[in-house]
Amino acid sequence: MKTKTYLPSTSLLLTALLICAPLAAQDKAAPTPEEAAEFIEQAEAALLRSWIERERAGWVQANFITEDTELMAATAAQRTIELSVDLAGKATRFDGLDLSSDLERKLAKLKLALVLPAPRNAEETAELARIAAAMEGAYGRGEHCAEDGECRDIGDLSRVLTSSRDAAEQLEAWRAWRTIAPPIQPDFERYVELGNKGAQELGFADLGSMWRSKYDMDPDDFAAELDRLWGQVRPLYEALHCHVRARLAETYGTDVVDSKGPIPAHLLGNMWAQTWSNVYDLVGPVDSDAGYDLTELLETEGVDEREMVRYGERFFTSLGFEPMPETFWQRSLFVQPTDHDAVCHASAWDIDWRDDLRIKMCIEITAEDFNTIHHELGHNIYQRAYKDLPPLYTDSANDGFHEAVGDTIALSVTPGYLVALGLLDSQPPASADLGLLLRMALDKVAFLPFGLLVDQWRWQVFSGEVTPADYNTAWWRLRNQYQGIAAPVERTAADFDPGAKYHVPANVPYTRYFLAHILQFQFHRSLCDAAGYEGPLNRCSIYRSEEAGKRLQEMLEMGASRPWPDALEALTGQRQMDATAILDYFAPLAAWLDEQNEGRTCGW
Ligand code: X8Z
Ligand code: ZN
Repeated sequence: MKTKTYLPSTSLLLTALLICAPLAAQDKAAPTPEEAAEFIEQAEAALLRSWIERERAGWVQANFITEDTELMAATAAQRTIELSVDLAGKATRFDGLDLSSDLERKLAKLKLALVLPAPRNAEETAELARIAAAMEGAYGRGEHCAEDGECRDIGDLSRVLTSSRDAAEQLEAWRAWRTIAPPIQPDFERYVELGNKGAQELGFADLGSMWRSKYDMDPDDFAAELDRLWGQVRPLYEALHCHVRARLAETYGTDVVDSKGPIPAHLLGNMWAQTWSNVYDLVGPVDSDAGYDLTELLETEGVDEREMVRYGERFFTSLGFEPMPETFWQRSLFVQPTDHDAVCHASAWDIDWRDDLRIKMCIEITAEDFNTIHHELGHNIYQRAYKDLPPLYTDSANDGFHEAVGDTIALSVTPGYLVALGLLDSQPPASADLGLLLRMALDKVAFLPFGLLVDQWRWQVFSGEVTPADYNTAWWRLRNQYQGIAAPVERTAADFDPGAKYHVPANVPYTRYFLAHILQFQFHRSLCDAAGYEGPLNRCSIYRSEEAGKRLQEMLEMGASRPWPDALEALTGQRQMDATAILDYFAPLAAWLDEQNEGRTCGW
């Protein structure tokens, strides 16, 4: 086994001494660049140990939710928070010193290492860690029990939204899931207070501002960058919205779907109306059907959960990546446990920063989960590519990159690829492209405003612009503004609808997914180029292209060692995130949507 070059040889005791030495004692002498280098080396070693402990405890909690595992995970998280906050404070000692750009970068990363900083106070840190674990646990255990005693979890209720075409039945499932959230709100309020206090002690205006500071640019410029990207794609979203609303109004009647207003949130085939491909059958072009349904192909083939993951793995090996380690197959969770609670929301893990990669996912045999498997494996492949970098660089270029890699691969799940696998007999003709593009747009374009608004809401909450009494009103205001979606029944301040979306109680920033939806098309366009492909982007699959694999690997192994524009340039030759790739991809669909929408009133 290769040894990590960055692991310092200093003993554990020395590490503890350096890190625990009171600030005053260290402050006596003016700091030197050598001390800064040594500090970082020691800090990285301590952080790595603490991250590994946190991941192990977090894994057990997420796989087996009980009071005990929740507390054990909270304790491990608390240790990481305390260590990071302490180190971030000590790092300020080197502010203003003339350091190498590498040391500067690591010190900056150290100050931003936490997603959830806590105040410098043991009780409050413990409280925050406990609350964070409890909120995720509450979401993971979430279920709605009817009067007859029948209980349904997120999987059961989502299946109703996916497959039912009865608006009343869908509404009932939509409401049922949202009953899990109000009990989480008191914890969430306290989390906002403590997280903000922690961020402020680290010098940020609030936790939202800290989250926005992680993009190698001024946080306000980053917010403006999001607006710019949204401006690029918004006309396409509005055209899609217009067409989908018109067809849903035909299906459900204008008393259910107002043909000039926002679309009711329960009719789009997804619990959060964030992706819409499950209603493709209702909105697809009559004369240009996509020609096949991947869910049906997988069912017909009798593929099981493990084989679904094998398909994903084989895509990556076809690009030249190593297969997943044996332990991945032994330790991952692929099937929802029936005898205990687990967090079913899909995730990818790298437990030991070496080879202990895993995914945790309650897989269903559907096209949606086929994509999600590629998404998760993308995380694992990234983690493995950067594992030999110094710990503070063991991350993606920015968090949108991490979310984009697996999705980029899933864009290569084309008809041609399915034929190569033997899942599909023959490729649908070019005339099926509008259907294929529309189905893809129902996932990728429909997602964009949702990807933006979750953190627009949280940023307003963290800044205090939105107070607890207005949490829910502000949520629906943004849902209306960005997505043109409305609650199907009256919601009040007693509801906590943002809490019914995993990433809110689980404290996972969400802007990353908006970025990923822009970046994955940029990556796809460049990798198709590298593979020597010519033709419409939606028919390009980089399957078996070692050239594309090499280009991807070059970016992945940079980890977070360079500002993200450098990583983007390595793969695409561009230094800006750019929505022209997603617009190129969907250009034929945009023209078709404009024809369809002629004579319709669009907007809401
Ligand atoms: O949370 C996820 C992944 C894990 S990072 C399954 N996604 C977002 C979501 O489900 O809301 C992927 C797309 C958006
Ligand atoms: Zn992800």
